[in-house]
Amino acid sequence: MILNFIDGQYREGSSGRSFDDINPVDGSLIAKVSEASREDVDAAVRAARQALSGPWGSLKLAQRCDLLYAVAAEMDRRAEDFIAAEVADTGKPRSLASHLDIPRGAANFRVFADVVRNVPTEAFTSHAPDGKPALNYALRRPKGVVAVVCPWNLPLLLMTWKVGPALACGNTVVVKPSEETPATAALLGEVMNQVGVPKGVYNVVHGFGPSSAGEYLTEHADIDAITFTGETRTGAAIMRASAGGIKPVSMELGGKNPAVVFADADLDVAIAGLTRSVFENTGQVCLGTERVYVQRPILEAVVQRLAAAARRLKPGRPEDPGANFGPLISAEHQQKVLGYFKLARDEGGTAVHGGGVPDMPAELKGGAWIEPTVWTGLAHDSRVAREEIFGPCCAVIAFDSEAEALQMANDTRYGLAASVYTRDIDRAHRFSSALKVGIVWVNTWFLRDLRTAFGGSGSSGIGREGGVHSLEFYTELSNVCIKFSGAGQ
Ligand code: NAD
Ligand code: 6OD
Repeated sequence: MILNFIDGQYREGSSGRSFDDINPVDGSLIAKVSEASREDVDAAVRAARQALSGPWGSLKLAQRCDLLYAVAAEMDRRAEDFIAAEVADTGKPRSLASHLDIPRGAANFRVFADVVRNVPTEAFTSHAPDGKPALNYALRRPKGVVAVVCPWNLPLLLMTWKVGPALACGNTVVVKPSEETPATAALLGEVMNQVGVPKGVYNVVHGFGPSSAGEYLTEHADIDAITFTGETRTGAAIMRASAGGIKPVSMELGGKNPAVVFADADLDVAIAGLTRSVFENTGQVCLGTERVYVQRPILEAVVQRLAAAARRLKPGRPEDPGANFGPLISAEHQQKVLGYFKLARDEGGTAVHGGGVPDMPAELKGGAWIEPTVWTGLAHDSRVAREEIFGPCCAVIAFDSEAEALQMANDTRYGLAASVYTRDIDRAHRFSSALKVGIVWVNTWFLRDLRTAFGGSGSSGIGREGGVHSLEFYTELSNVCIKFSGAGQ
């Protein structure tokens, strides 16, 4: 049984209810998960509140940072446990979990410990009307108890992306991991206890969204801030729930991200980037590409090479060395993606590769498998080219001029990420600065420096996290103005 982690202890939910944690590779049961009741969420928030005024609250900044480094070191030491848990929950290739998800989990603690150690606050000197000097300086205080609500696609990476900076800033957290992927959040509790993070600082409550732990947590009167990653519709529901209490929210939401490939691009670089951005993690990355705009002279070459890359992806078990492509997260998500595959046919699209479910061996037939899919023939304004699918698929669409490419790339309610492939440095700058997105990658994709701003505009989110931007969200700034009685600068 995967348990809630409240006040430093693993606890069964008070209602006694549980739900299934399913392995998407074959549909088998991994474990039962204990569902948190409203009383359990209350207990987690209470523990987090008490921890703020306990030993955690009295740690010096340097001691807190040392503790977060210890968390990261213990995560590294237990990397195999985290990889096994993440791989079982998501079905993603072991190689992906061990290169991306798990090391980033540890990095999220180290980097934000460094950020809080090194980023100064502002200071100004001025003079009062009587000519005496005054010093204004800013102090950062933790916001308090932060609710962290997470999705299933990069579970540990995205959860620690919030918990790392929240704890570095001195807050305490109550985490609600996705019901699809509860394991690594629960495991992190062991790490917290092992290295001596005081009880109540890190809490985990399991359950669903509406009428369950997600809603109980985000509606809770005694939380101070909510940081959320997930679907745009869910973000809207959480904002409504939090409005009464005027809680600050950070929202990292959906996307329908474009890639734009100009005729002057290095095609090897472009195909390598697109192969990752369309298919990595079985297309379940919020930053992934689902619209590929290609300048007409190279359209056919890009279509054929991308389809060839899709053909080389081999579905199979995470630990199978011959496999490099996992399933979708669940049968329910598979049905959603297959619905878009049908819609693509209805909207006049042609699947140059894919478009269905791969033929898997008998023991994997219960898994949520899907074919990596490349479409041509879809109009830019088709639903398939406008709505977030969150699967390993893309519509390839031709353009002639830079202006046309820009118009199509920006023609969306979302504004999360874009990638641009060109060897023309002037164009790279000009085009990037005109894209209405939070993150532009040029000749690469998902290359992260955690000190940079991360987030989306439009329906892709509110706010930025990363580096100093995370400090803006996870702390309250107070200005102190001291007037001196003597003369001076
Ligand atoms: P989701 O919105 O369905 O669920 C996310 C979390 O919210 C889960 O823990 C869920 O239980 C909880 N939840 C659902 N309804 C709730 C409610 N009413 N109140 C409180 N909590 C609630 O998202 P998902 O399906 O887990 O993840 C996929 C989505 O996340 C995609 O849209 C993807 O683009 C987005 N995403 C965005 C980013 C980003 O950085 N912008 C990163 C990863 C994923
Ligand atoms: O790299 C990150 O910090 C981040 N938040 C990635 C989001 C990926 C979305 O699926």
